[in-house]
Amino acid sequence: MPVSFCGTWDMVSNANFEGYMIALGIGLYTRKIALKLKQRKVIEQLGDRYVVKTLSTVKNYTFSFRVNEEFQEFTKGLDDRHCKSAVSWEGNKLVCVQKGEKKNRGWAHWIEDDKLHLELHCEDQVCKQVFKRVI
Ligand code: VL7
Repeated sequence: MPVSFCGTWDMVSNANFEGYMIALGIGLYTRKIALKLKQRKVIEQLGDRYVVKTLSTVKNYTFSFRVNEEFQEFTKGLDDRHCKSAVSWEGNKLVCVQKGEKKNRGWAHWIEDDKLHLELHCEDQVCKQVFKRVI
């Protein structure tokens, strides 16, 4: 049984977020602002349903899913694309495949050393984020 991801987590590192945003086609001005933001994750689990909130002072992005159940994702306020997304467990990693216009798009969450890790990938770019628990 994997460690629970539930709770509030604050960003401590954000490697190659710039490359990931470029791969998504985010413009220069938005990237400059986005790079300065300290993102917060708030993760709730209700039975087999997860709610993941990515919060910042400028933009918030919330989505929810059931493990192993495909859903329509609209990345509202981010790159504003529609994806057919699906999240599944691969060992102790929660892995999402985001099928859509962008090749090789997805992410993985896992817990390591009491930190929440997130790897975001799109095309040939990988962004690696780490969050520490705040509550
Ligand atoms: C989302 C990626 C960048 C526009 C603002 C950046 C503000 C705060 O998607 C994410 O996490 C997954 C897994 O937890 C949930 O899908 C992280 C990072 C933003 C796209 C586009 C930059 C503008 C980010 C919402």
